[in-house]
Amino acid sequence: MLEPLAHIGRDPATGGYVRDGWSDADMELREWFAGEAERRGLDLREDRNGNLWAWWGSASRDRPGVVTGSHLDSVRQGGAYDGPLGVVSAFAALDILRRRGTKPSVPLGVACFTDEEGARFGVPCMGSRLLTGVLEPERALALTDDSGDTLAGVLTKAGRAPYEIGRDDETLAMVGTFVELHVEQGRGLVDEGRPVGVGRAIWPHGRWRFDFHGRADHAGSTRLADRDDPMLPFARMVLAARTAAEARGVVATVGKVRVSPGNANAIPGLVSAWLDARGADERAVRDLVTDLAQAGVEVREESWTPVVDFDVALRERLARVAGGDTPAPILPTGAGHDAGILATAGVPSAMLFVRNPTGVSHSPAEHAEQADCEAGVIALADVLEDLCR
Ligand code: HGY
Ligand code: MN
Ligand code: MN
Repeated sequence: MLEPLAHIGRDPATGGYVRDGWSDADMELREWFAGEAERRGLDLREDRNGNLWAWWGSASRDRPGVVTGSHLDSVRQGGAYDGPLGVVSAFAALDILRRRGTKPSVPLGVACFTDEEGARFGVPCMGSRLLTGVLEPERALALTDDSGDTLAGVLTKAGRAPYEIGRDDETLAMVGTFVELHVEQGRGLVDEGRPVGVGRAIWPHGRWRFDFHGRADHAGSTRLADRDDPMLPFARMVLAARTAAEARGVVATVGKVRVSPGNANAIPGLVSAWLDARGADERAVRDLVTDLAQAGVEVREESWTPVVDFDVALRERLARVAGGDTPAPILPTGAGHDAGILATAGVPSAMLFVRNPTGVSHSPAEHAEQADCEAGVIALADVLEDLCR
């Protein structure tokens, strides 16, 4: 079932995936989702924020359902499993329930959240943040991508209604319980020797934009003493971030830098850099950002996700049902997910992780063995059957 997606947004030179939210690749993936829903006779809906829902049985505020799903967009040059494995497994698990002759006592939904990675507009979990009201529509519509297009403009071009986006209690009320299956981004299951695990918690994490202003000038004719080169404070910030992360027991990453205007023979006028910082201790993460503030450097918080502790009873229940004769391991993660956003909004949510042999993710090298993917589908089917009882 992953095969039909394999070519969509794939860079033949690297094998990596480029599936920005609302890009052509994303539109193709949304078509695929609609086809899978139609093939199964599911009631397909797109909510005002572009999230897709395929229902078996009609959910409502009075009759909320059990929902499972994930996202189809990717980071740039991402892997094949982060997101799609959860959506494909959701359809496959539903097929298994039907083959078993299961008659869910509540509606069962398959969900696909819009723009989980935030690769294009910078805010992760855009679809679920808008749905739950933790991202203001005005701010979202004004977000721009690297070519300066606003979300409002992109939505209009995609035939959507930008001015309808925002909190959607009607849709949220239909979600009684949410379970997201996801390839593990780490080696916890490798160390445990298990194919499937359950999410314990998601670290608090955030993204900050640093703007280092300098004075553009000629690379050859400007004396060193006369330079105001923004590349130097930028370089200092990157090194300081690593030192502070080690000292504070958190992780910090600068994975995206934009040098303007970017001439090889000129001192740049501006260097913009994005810091991603995460860790078990929220205070330590925020203190690291404070450590990095330098005079004259503009720092803007672009997104913040508080710690998520998944519902204890639910995660224990999933560990028992998914684990077979011995409960599945319950693992924390440093990766953000839509399940975390829904949990924060008060929806009982849980995650199933599928073993990733190397733990590598957000890279074309991301991988999961077929047998482990199948174990994940069976576990998800068992969990859904248990929750729909
Ligand atoms: O960045 C994350 O943690 C997730 O993969 N969006
Ligand atoms: Mn990801
Ligand atoms: Mn993901």
